[in-house]
Amino acid sequence: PRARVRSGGVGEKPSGRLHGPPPRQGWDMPETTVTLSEEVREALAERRPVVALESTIIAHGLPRPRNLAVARELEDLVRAGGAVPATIAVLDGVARVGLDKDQVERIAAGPGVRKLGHRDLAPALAAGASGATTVSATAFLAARAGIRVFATGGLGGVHREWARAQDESADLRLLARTRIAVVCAGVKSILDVPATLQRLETLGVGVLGYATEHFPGFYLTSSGEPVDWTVSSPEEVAAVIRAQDALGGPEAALVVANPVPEREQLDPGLHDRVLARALAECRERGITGQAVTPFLLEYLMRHTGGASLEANLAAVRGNVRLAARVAAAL
Ligand code: PSU
Ligand code: MN
Repeated sequence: PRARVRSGGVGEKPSGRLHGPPPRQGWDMPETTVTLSEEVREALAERRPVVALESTIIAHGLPRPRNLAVARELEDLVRAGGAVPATIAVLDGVARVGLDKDQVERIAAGPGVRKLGHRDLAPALAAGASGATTVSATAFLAARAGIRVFATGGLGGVHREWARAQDESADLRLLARTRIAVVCAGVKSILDVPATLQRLETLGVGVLGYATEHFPGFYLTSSGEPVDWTVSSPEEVAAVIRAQDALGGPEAALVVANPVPEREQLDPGLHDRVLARALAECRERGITGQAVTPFLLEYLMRHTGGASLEANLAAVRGNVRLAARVAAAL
C-alpha cells in the first residue's frame, strides 16, 4: 500500500497531498534508519571532533535566500574550529547525518520541506518525506549516530500563556532523555524563560552558563535569570561532559548556555515592545502548534527592521564556534 501520510505541518501545502515520492516499499522501514555521510562516519570512527547542526533553523527560522548562505557559513565555522560539521535532516525518507552541498541546498530552498520534531521522524521515514529537523529530532539522530556535541540558536521551551495553550516544545522532553551537549543561546526569548528553566530542572537537564552567571536570552545577552553553574573554557565544558559519562545513570542532555555578545544583542527595549505585539497577533490569528515559533521569529524580524535576525545569527555563530572548540577539547 502507498503511504497515506497527510500534510498539515509547517512547510507543507494546505492541500493535504501526499508529501514527496512514495516510499520504496510501502510502509516497510528503510534498511538503514540513520545514514551517516562518509565524512562524518570516518570522523566518528577515528574519534575526531564532530558537531551536529540542526536544519529547522535553516528551513523555517531564517529568510530565503540568506538561509542557504548561513547554512554553509555554519558548516565552515565548524571546520575552521577543527571539527567536522554534521547537518541533520530527512530527505526522501532517509534520516541523514551529514549533508552534501546539494542536500543542504534542498533544505534551504524548500518548498515542501516540513518541520520535523522527534515524533515526526517515524512517519516521515515511512512516507518517504523530506523535512528539516528541530532540536528534538536533531539531538535524537545525532546521539544515535554517536555525536556528543550539538550547536543551535535557541532551544524551544515553555511558551508564555502555557496555562491557556499548554504549548511546551518537545525539545525539553527529548533533551531529558538524550545524552548530548547542546550549545545554545539559552531558550528563545519568545518563551516563558523562568518556566522553561524550571522544567529543565525537573527534567534533570544540566545547565551551564558559559562565561556568565546569567542564563542568556537568545536575542538578548541576559534573560535576567541566574544559572547555578558557570564555566569559562571549552576544556571545562569537556570536563563536565566526561564527568556526566563517568557517572552514567539516566540519559540527559547538558545545556551549554552561551550568550550573544552585548554589542550584538537586540536592543532590549525594542525586543520587549515588538514581542508584545507579536504575541498578541499570534493569539488573534489563532496560530498554534508547530507554526507558533516560526511565526514569532518572522514577526520579530520584520518589525525590528532585520535587527532580530542579526542578533539571532550572531548568537548561532558564537554557539557553533564554541561547539567546535568543545568537540575538539573532548
Ligand atoms: N533556534 C533558532 N531558530 C529556530 C530554532 C532554533 O535560532 O528556528 C528552532 C529549533 O529547531 C527548535 C524549534 O527546536 O525552533 C522549536 O520549535 P517548537 O517551539 O515548535 O518546538
Ligand atoms: Mn510548540
